[in-house]
Amino acid sequence: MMAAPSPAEQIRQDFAPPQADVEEITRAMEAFARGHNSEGRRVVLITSGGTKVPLESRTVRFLDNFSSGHRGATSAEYFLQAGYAVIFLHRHRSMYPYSRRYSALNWLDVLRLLPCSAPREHRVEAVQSQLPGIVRVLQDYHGMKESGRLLPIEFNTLSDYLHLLLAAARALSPLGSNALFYLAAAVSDFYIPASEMPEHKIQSSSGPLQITMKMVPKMLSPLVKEWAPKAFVISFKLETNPEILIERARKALDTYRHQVVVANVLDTRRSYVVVVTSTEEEKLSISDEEESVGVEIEDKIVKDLTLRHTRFIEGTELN
Ligand code: 9Z3
Repeated sequence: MMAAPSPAEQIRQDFAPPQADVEEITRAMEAFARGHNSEGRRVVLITSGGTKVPLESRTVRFLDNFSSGHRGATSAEYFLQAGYAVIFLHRHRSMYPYSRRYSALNWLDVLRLLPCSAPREHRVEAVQSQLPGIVRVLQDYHGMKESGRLLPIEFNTLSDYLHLLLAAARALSPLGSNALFYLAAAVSDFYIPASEMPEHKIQSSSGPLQITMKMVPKMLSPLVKEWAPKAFVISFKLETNPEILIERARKALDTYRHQVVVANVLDTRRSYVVVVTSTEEEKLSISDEEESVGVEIEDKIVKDLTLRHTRFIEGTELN
């Protein structure tokens, strides 16, 4: 009997080849990680947003999911605030640190034309009252850019995501326990292998559609065992039924043997999570009062996890 392919082999066999610039991106991640590490800074890889799974190779249709990238983008800001360098592996057009606060705005409603002294010329001005907190956000955003501590990397499809996660893991591996993985992206569990995907648009004239999808290889397993075995690894567990949440999070910890699972339920994910480790269950929540003054759950999540990361580096956090 043939041995099952490793996840890395399965990615090579079943998915579209990596995007053309994957080598260049890998080098950028390696240089970023090495540079910050040599200055004594910890580096976190944040994955963020949903994934698209194509149904045809000349893709007209795809399967998608709900994730907006809010968790990842917001957490990136708090990790930057905590002094980390951040590789932000996010889905194209999902929420982005800092600008996320204004992602629902129509910019044309925020800008106003002002006449100039020269005839038929205009200046453009932003209506500040429509941009709550903009001064602070601009200060933080430009401060972060000058510090060079954010490396944004985009993916489009599930295939891009898998190739880039593998590359990122290899770039961070030399950092040992100073590397943190914060896997908040909602990654599809199912896909159609490249060899089984129709090339052209599926015809509706052929009647109702039946498709069989394969299980996406679980990347956590090789990440923890082979790609970055000394790193501090945090995955997220999402459920819609709160009754099975903790049991599922524990199952993931038992299976992959990483450090932390942050468990959340779809409807309450902005105000309640449980940080699950092999020995603890720490409930984090946002009260109505905190919410009314703009406290975000990601602030609490990142504070909790950076503390655990410190203890892990010092060898006092149980694995
Ligand atoms: C999460 O659970 C994230 O917290 C959310 C954030 C995706 C719910 P938004 O992007 O939502 O702010 O709108 N991420 C991981 C979800 C996931 O697919 N986890 C897998 C699972 O539950 C394990 S890797 O099986």
